[in-house]
Amino acid sequence: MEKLKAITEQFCIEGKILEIKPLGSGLINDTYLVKTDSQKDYVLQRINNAIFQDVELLQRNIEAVTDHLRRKMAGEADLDRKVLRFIKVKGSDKSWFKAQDDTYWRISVFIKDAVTVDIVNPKYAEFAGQAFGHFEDMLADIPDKLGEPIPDFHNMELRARQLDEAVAADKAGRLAQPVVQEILARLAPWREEMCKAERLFREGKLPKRICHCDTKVNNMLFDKEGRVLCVIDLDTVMPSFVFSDFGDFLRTAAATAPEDEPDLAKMDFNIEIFKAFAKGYVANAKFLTPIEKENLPYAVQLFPYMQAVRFFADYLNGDTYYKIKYPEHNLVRTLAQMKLFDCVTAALPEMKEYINNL
Ligand code: GN1
Ligand code: MG
Repeated sequence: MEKLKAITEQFCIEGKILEIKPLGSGLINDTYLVKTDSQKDYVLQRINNAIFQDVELLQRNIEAVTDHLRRKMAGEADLDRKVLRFIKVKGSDKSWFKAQDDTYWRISVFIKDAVTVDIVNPKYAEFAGQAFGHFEDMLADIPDKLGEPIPDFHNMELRARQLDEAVAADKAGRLAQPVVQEILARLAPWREEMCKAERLFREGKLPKRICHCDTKVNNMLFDKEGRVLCVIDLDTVMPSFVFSDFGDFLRTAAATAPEDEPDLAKMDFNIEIFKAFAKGYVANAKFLTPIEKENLPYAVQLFPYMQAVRFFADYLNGDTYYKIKYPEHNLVRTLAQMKLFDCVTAALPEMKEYINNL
């Protein structure tokens, strides 16, 4: 607490610090709520710089994005609840601070009277679809050239190769487990199909656009009416395929259980959420090309698949990337994502028909 307080005091915050406590459930950064005696409370985050190695680039991206969104929404009421605002370090124009122990920190204004959810109903899903279509649309003309805070973040070919490397190295000695072999056998037949986006890109048929790239449902704040108030967790905003935002939202919002559900019988795909989200998204994402639109159902398959591959590679590597709560956590996550993948695959014909008719 004393350390967190000392770090917080490096930033230009208003008021006296009353309390600092853990916030949220992200798997990468450590997040805290800083309560003060002023009108404003704050979110303090330790940036995981093992993963985000270029903190300068990361924060430059985020500031470019939030500045641009603020310009786009100029004149709207309550702007500071709709776009994140990062606080500068005292006597500097940097929005990040490197502490003596080589940890990296940043602070943004806490948005009050907002909630995150893990499961949405169809009405909220349609609002979320509108919000993401709109988010990408607003970022379409950002003048700054954004970097890739994690190069090739959603490149499925790379993720598949990383799994190959994890298998070859077998760092944690987990390869011989029968369940590990079973998972490998289930993933293999889908690999080529799941790498379709990179092929379309190479053939010049698929553009990259500025996407959020971490649209899991708990990365957005909803107001009391269920409208999306603000899109948070902007670390991974970068050029990517539109499949990223569409697919990752549905991976979390249309799943009937959490991404680490151990009871696979509880994991299913709620197609009503898909329909509502797709409707809101397609209506707002005016920029979609026919190839992008036609492949939206593929995106819904791709993200549980990619996430399974990523969790599984981390399991084989000995859990060095995602925070875990128990030793088999990444294995449980992998199996839950694969069950979701199977449910999504079964729903493909219905999804395709629905998209065609939008
Ligand atoms: C990570 O930071 P967080 O927990 O919102 C990850 C996402 C994964 C997600 C799985 C930088 O997101 O890509 O989809 O966990 N972020 C990074 O829950 O790897
Ligand atoms: Mg998050």
